[in-house]
Amino acid sequence: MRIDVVTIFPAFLEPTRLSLLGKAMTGGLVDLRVHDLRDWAHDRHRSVDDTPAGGGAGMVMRPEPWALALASLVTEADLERPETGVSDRPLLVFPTPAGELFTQRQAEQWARRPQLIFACGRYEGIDQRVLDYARAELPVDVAEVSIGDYVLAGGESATVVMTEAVTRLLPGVVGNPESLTEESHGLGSPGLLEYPSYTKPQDWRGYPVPEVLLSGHHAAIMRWRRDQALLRTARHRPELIAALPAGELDEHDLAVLAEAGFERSHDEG
Ligand code: JBE
Repeated sequence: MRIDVVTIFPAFLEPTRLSLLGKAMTGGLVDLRVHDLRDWAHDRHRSVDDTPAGGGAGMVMRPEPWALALASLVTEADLERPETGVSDRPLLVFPTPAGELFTQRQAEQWARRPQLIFACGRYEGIDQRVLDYARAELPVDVAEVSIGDYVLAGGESATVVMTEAVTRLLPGVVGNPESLTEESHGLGSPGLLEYPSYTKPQDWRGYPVPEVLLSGHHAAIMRWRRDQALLRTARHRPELIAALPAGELDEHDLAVLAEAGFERSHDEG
């Protein structure tokens, strides 16, 4: 997979050269290229921003350097793959707090693309006409995406997050493919948060590993882990419990939740 990042702070992307992603890159699975937007700012001061139309605080990134950068980074664009209907076009991503929420679902879809291009805005964002132009004139799909409901100083750290989420899903990047199939959507059982993990020693400073995990009783261990996942989810993310599809919770699940004070009268999904 080819990943291009355009930013006025190329050094911000250095963390992507580490660990898993770094291995994927040296192994040739990921071709990550970071570009300085100012390389496409051709005025005398190589300026990338200007005051907002209509007034207001802050600065807005000028459209022309962005258009030049993005057009030059779009590689050969294939159209739809007929067998799957999955788009084979590059995906142009604008990280912005005003975007749709990035999820594991997106990460899985994006991992099938030949190229991702991240356009990292700073200041109060990028002139909206850059997106209009890209949608109308570049052979790419365009996404405005947020990694969460908080305001960052720019799209760079969000790009690091999304890049990591996508590249670890590429075939050959994670050594043990089971660690991917088991996690479903980054969560434990489908729709639930992950259960807690333990390792040796069995007794650490007086804190024991839960006995059931040492029992060798596979079914009991699976049951305990599901109980823990249910309780964690109810405590930390009650909206995920409410969103579980009908039939996902059996009598035992409901009893576990009820005993902990989380009532869900009937499993109606
Ligand atoms: O999540 N994001 O992609 C952002 C980008 C820029 C600023 N804040 C964000 N949350």
